[in-house]
Amino acid sequence: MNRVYQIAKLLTLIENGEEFDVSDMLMSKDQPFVIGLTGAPGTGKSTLISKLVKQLSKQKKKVAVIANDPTSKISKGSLLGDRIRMDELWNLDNVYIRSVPSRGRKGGLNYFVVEMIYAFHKFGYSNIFVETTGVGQDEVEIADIADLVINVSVPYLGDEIQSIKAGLNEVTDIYVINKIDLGSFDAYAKYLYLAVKKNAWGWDPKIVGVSAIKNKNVDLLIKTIQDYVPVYKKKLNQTIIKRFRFMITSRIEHIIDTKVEKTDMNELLQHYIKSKSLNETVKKLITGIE
Ligand SMILES: Nc1nc2c(ncn2[C@@H]2O[C@H](COP(=O)(O)OP(=O)(O)OP(=O)(O)O)[C@@H](O)[C@H]2O)c(=O)[nH]1
Ligand SMILES: [Mg+2]
Repeated sequence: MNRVYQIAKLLTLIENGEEFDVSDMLMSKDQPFVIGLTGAPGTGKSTLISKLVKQLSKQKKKVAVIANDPTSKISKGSLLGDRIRMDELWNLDNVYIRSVPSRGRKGGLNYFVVEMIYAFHKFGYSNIFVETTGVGQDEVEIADIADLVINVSVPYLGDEIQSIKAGLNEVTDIYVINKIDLGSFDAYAKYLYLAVKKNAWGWDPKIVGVSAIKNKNVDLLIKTIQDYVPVYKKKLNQTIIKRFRFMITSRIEHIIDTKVEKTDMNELLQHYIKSKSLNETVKKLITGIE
């Protein structure tokens, strides 16, 4: 079986909730470098990833992309969008792109994204981009699994506030202002600059203006990402704990969500009416015990 087929199969098993043992990799000094991209829908995350990956693959690096697709109605078109935006990557043999459903999970990430990251790492793809669905306000979760968080926004599209709200600025390492081909971004950069929070690891978050579509300043962004490498190495222990916590909590969520999906709610309601206790009802749901 060739390796591309093997990894595809492994990712499918993981996506279906099968166990994939990452314990050895989690404890190893050799860790994947995970770059998380978040930002409102349409800011150009996929287009930007495509340009970054193209450049990195020229340096003979094996690069993977995990694009989390929303299942929400708001941005239904994303699955196709992500694929089209990254179409120039499909024929590069050191690049692997995988779209995974986020199933409406709060943080816009699939339950098993950490296991997927390590699956890629196992196959030698150690630079991994994770694109979140870019909806909702819980995108800070990306910081629990990524070594580096890139927050992509566009001036004058009304998402300026989004890029600095909901604690996202607490976890952003690089602010990318995209679509600078559409006009000046100076005023917006100044505005962002005021919002930037100093990082506890001796890194001041950077602001980089780019035009993904015109490939402008993409190399500057790559240089900024590379400057960040010593910083992420300092906090590896903490990152591993965070990834472990993500695996645990999202597996619990998966178990509960699956139970809820399979439960006859009318029957459960009758149980609640009888027991008059939500705690008891939840216990019944989880254990099946009356
Ligand atoms: N003018 C201009 N348009 C861009 C640029 N980058 C992306 N776009 C366009 O913006 C639109 C959205 O780009 P995507 O890359 O799909 O954005 P996204 O953030 O991945 O969107 P979602 O996955 O839906 O959240 C597309 O029409 C792109 O062609 C840019 O630098 N300049
Ligand atoms: Mg996208």
